[in-house]
Amino acid sequence: MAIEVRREDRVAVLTINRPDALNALSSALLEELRSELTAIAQDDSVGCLIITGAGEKAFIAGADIAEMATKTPLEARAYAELGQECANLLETMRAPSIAAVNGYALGGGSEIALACDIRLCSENAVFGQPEVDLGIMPGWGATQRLARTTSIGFAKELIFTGRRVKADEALARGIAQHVLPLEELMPKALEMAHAISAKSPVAIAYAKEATNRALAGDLATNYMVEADLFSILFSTEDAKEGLRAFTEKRAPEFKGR
Ligand code: DAK
Repeated sequence: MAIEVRREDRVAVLTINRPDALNALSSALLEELRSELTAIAQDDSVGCLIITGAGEKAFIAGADIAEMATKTPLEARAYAELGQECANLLETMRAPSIAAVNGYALGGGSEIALACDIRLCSENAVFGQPEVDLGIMPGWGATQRLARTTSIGFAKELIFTGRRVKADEALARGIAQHVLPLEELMPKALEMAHAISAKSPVAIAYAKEATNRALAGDLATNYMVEADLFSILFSTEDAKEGLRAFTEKRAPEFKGR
């Protein structure tokens, strides 16, 4: 198996394990990723997911270039859909996802990181969309997610030039939320993931659903959805428990219902 999933209480840590090819995503690897993400999305005991790459050099160096070179247009379409499905699963699953970007996040690797809710990166991280250097274009969502995460002009610059961006610039542009020395990356990701997992999963899921709308749809509808989700939370035991625990000056015990 080229993908490893381990659990630490309510945190799942998924590692892309193909370091010899800098964790480049072959079709077989992507299919495995889709199946693991589907299982995680259906598992209510997962409160937060961390995705990272094996080794100290790469998160994911992109789609597998050697394999892509052999694809017919129909196979390329299926490959694009598979990658998009993985990205959509990350974006829509109830549990938040954190990309722990431990090196190169190029092409499809950058796109998988962008589909995660939060990106932490190591000082040696490099982001970029170098597809145009190969005569192709991004196919797993960067044309939308990079523009929405940064700005449309910056996204076009990276997509049109293939320029690679180091950790500090990624931080300044809002691609990464924190930059850390490599050895501190996973401890920080785990600390954040455990903190998120300790909250009410219903509140987190609804907060994610509402926040995902921030860059899509119209503002009036999005405020209405926010109000609806907010009010639905008042039917949960977790909201009653959280509000009561505050007034009773004790830590809440959330049950996910
Ligand atoms: N695919 C396959 N193998 C890769 C790879 C990749 N993306 N990246 C690296 N490798 C392999 C190298 O071939 C090498 O293998 P061996 O020669 O040892 O067998 C090994 O990993 C180590 O790489 P290097 O020797 O090159 O290591 P360096 O430190 O010198 O350089 C690098 C690291 C990351 C700068 C360099 O490897 C590099 O530039 N890699 C390519 C990065 C890249 O261009 N990534 C974007 C790929 S395009 C779509 C679907 C998907 C996509 C687009 C459209 N549709 C169907 C519409 C997505 C596209 C992409 O992701």
